[in-house]
Amino acid sequence: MNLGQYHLDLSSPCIMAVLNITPDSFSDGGRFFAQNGQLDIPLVMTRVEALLAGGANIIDVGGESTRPNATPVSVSEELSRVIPIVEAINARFDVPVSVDTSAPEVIAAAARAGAAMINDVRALQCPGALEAVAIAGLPVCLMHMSGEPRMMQNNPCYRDVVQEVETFLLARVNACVAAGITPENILLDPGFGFGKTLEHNLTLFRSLSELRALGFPLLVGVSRKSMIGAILDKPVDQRMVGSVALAMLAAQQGVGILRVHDVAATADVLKIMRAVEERKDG
Ligand code: 7PJ
Repeated sequence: MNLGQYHLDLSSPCIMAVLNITPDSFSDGGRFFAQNGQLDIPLVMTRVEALLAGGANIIDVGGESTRPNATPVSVSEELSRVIPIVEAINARFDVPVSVDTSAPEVIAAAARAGAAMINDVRALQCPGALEAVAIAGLPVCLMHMSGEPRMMQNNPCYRDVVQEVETFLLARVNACVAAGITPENILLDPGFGFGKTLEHNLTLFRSLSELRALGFPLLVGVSRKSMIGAILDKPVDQRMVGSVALAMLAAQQGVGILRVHDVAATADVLKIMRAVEERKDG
């Protein structure tokens, strides 16, 4: 898949590193903000350097927290968090930058700032978002979410979760194509934890190969999420092993991009998997 000037071979999973530029994200909120509320760009660049050293193939920059009960941010606030970071990464490092956003203004500004991909948890449903991505000509990840972050975990309910997620994602693919986005630029994501119970998440996880059969590369984000907490009964700072285990199981089902916090640990697991696969006949 082409991401701007970069080419990524998704036949073996790539690592997308999470870079939250938010004061309130559940796992790393606030770490890049000085006491006066100013964004500390050099500190962010130090983090990016560490993510690249760990083996990140894409950096996913997000300025809106989408955790359950998160408060919405204004477009101007999101722009002021995200755009300087996209510019700074592009100036210093040779890595594709993805921008995690739903706002058409942020999509357009990110494209101008050199972003290589758009990652939208609302699957381009905000007015103007489809058109913004079509004009930018960038790849886009369409994620399934039931409801909005503030309410999504209040009694999520499906008749057939896999069927409903597939139907939703295919409808969004059709909307993208109608807006002029090329199918080669589309990735799909079932949206683990976004309006889903543990059972819904596990059912979807077991169906990743089926989703893959829709013909689009898959992106999966399970890193440190509450489904791991629920299985292991562990707080967010003790979910790395669980996250890496799920990353490996996702990789075995043909996922193209793994969106993770623990980059180096995930890279180790992928290296082990590739070594076993390459040598199994030899
Ligand atoms: C996801 C995401 C995900 C995609 C977040 C978190 C919450 N984008 N953004 N997929 N999750 N595509 O990192 O736990 O699962 S924010």
